[in-house]
Amino acid sequence: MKICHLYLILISIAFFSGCASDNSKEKIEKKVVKPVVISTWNHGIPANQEAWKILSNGGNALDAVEKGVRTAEANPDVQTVGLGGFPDREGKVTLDACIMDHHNNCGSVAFLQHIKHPISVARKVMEETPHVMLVGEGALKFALEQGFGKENLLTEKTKKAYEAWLVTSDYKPVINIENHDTISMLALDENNNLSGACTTSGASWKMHGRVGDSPIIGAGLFLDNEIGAAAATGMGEAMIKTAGSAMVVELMRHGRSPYEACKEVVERIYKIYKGQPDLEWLQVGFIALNKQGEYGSYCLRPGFNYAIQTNTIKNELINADYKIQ
Ligand code: SD4
Repeated sequence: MKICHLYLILISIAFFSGCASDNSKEKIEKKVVKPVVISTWNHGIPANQEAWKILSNGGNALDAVEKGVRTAEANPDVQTVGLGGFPDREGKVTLDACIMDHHNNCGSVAFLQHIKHPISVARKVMEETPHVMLVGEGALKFALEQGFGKENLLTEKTKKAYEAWLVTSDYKPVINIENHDTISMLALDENNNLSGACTTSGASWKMHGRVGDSPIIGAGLFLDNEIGAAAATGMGEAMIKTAGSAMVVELMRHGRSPYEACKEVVERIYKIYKGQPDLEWLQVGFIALNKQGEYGSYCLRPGFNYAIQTNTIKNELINADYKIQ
């Protein structure tokens, strides 16, 4: 009997260790999946589709993220990015955007008016100027010099929403409605290079002149081509206070998975705002992608989702894990 038991135990050990090695093999295979594109919110789906056309044909991540997020900028029904974005307290649509490539080149525009595609202006800042960031009138002047057209970005729909808001003029952004929907996108291309882009009309009914995290390299977006990339959505002030996206990348450098890194920064933000009235309308979310093609996300409250596409995942929306109800 004893020998028989021993035999069974040995067989079980052999079986389960076989399973374990299969699992770890699967994990390793997951790590080398590329290209990968990940972007925030529902409008990440059409944005990923556009990016995927480039990535799946061997194109580079920088082109993919720029082309990808332009879909949201051009869509008047996306009321938090580009054309049709909610205006500020003075009824003006002011846009923020930034882009970054695998050489740490970056370009950014903030408080830009009348230009539908701030992400492409940000790319021009990166490629055509000795600077990283242009704002306001200077950014507009530069965009016009570069051949971008001047447009009215306030649609009938957003004008009506603004007029309705004016009745109370109360600044208490509605969670997941008025303080979100920036499109942030990260991509890893076939050459193993990362890029990221982030573009928004910012928080609805913000003060005129307010700039959020989205055009701030390190807050709304950051990447290190040796490690990974991260980007944010939600109340920008919180990401600026914590250098959120840069921190996610640093945490990945120190061994955290993309999910763990996003979670740790959200925890830090929660700690800062806990007990403060601002917590009432605080939503923040991060997406992250590492150099091995692993991705993850975490947010403060339920409601944030992101779109992911790889060779094995066909552009799907995933609800991010969250900290509080
Ligand atoms: C900002 N982060 O300006 C942006 C707002 C937003 O998804 O919509 N984020 O603070």
